[in-house]
Amino acid sequence: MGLVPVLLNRIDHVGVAVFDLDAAVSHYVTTFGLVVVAVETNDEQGVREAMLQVSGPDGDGLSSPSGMGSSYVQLLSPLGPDTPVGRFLAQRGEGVHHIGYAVDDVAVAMEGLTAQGIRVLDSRPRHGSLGASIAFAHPKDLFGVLTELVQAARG
Ligand code: V0V
Ligand code: CO
Repeated sequence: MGLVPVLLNRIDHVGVAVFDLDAAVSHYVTTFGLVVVAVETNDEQGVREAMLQVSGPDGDGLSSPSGMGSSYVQLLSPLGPDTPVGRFLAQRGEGVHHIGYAVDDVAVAMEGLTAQGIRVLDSRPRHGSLGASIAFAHPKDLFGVLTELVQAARG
């Protein structure tokens, strides 16, 4: 039996690592006129992050299943130096940190990547922004790009 490709519906968000979250949010809002949909602290991921809506059919900032949701810029600042984003900033400075792709079912997508030999960094789905379920795949297995699977909250 052949391996079934993992289906990506769209780009949900691009994660950008920044030193000063509030300053970065202000700068993006002023520069691009983006709307801040949420600012959340995620202790498990070691980040404070803001979701700024770039596009979407519903305009209410809420993602919906089956590829119809919005896209976002996710600005991320670390809760401490010994966190993924803290280490990234120390090694590389500010910049694109990851790409988050919308999937219908994060657990199915995790299995699909694992079956193809791509290291999935999470043993089970984690809590992400806007109520999503998320999991990460290793950047070394995907041409240097940290890749996030995002299953939007039902809604
Ligand atoms: C590290 N490396 C990266 C990278 N972070 N390469 C590309 N993109 C990144 N973001 C490279 C690094 O330069 C090293 O390469 C190598 O990987 C090992 O790095 P390390 O210093 O050992 O860094 P660690 O210990 O942080 O491990 C890296 C991984 C880690 C990717 C395994 O950061 C991780 O588990 N990330 C997943 C969780 C996460 O990132 N959470 C924050 C976003 P060389 O120098 O050896 O070649 S939270 C989020 O997005 C949320 C909540 C949401 O969307 O809802
Ligand atoms: Co993310």
